[in-house]
Amino acid sequence: MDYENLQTEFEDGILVVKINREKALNALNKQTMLEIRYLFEAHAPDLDGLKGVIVTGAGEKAFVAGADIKEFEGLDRKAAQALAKNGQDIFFLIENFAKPVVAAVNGYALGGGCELAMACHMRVAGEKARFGQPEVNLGLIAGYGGTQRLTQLIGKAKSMELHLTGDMLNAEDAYRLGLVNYVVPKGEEIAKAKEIIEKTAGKAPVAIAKAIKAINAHFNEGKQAYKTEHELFGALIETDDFKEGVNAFVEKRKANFTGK
Ligand code: DAK
Repeated sequence: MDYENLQTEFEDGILVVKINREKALNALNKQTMLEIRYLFEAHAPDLDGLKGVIVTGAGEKAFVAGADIKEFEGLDRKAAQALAKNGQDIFFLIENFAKPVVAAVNGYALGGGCELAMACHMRVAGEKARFGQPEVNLGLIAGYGGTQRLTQLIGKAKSMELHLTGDMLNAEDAYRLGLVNYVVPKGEEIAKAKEIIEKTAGKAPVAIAKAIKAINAHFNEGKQAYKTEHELFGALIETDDFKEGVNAFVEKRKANFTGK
């Protein structure tokens, strides 16, 4: 596949994948999601000598600022549920990938971007990185596993707070809460992620794959909750508040929600 929105570089056994839509702060549109699916399903597993994968964002400002809000309009409940389930499935591919996947979070990781980072096995944050699930600002909830993975990583109280207020966490707070493994100076995210992957590369590959599988198995009971998430997400797509939330974003104004 020729990538439109991903830039890849395979060197010394490490595949670096850059989400490359800088003008939209690397927002995940349909094409980008398709390409991420292909990368984890077909491209990366075929690479000889692969030690691990690093996911990062193009430019100075953002890792990924969410799903592409400008593509949300005109969806009905069924289509939205299907799209959210599709996104969840793509992020399961990352979570269950047999080699270490590390997110190098170089800026905003919001909504779908925070969900992408959380689907990776580990996260390195640049000191300017920001994390959040601001879907409530759009009359939505997270649809790509964020209600589950944020709760798994930082616990129910803080996960509730972030999902209900839409507030962002800075890198230090994300580290303190266990959302990220390391905070590094801006520009050093990829180098640190490479260092982690190199450490794992000296270990037994089958044991690495089984460790990933065993750790993920702990959360399998929660799988039903992912279904709940995409069903609720689909229901919200048909509300007036969702339409108002998206219009307000596009028109760069504050949303006026009515609860309908
Ligand atoms: N989608 C599309 N465009 C985006 C975007 C996004 N998520 N985030 C930013 N952009 C665009 C902006 O519209 C702007 O474009 P132009 O106006 O230049 O054309 C450009 O990127 C630069 O953004 P700003 O001008 O806003 O830059 P600032 O530095 O002022 O602000 C910011 C940076 C990250 C604080 C701000 O851009 C922001 O608040 N962005 C939105 C964050 C957000 O709410 N993310 C989405 C969370 S909701 C779905 C499944 C899942 C989801 C949705 C649907 N389906 C199955 C249908 C998940 C939803 C989410 O991820």
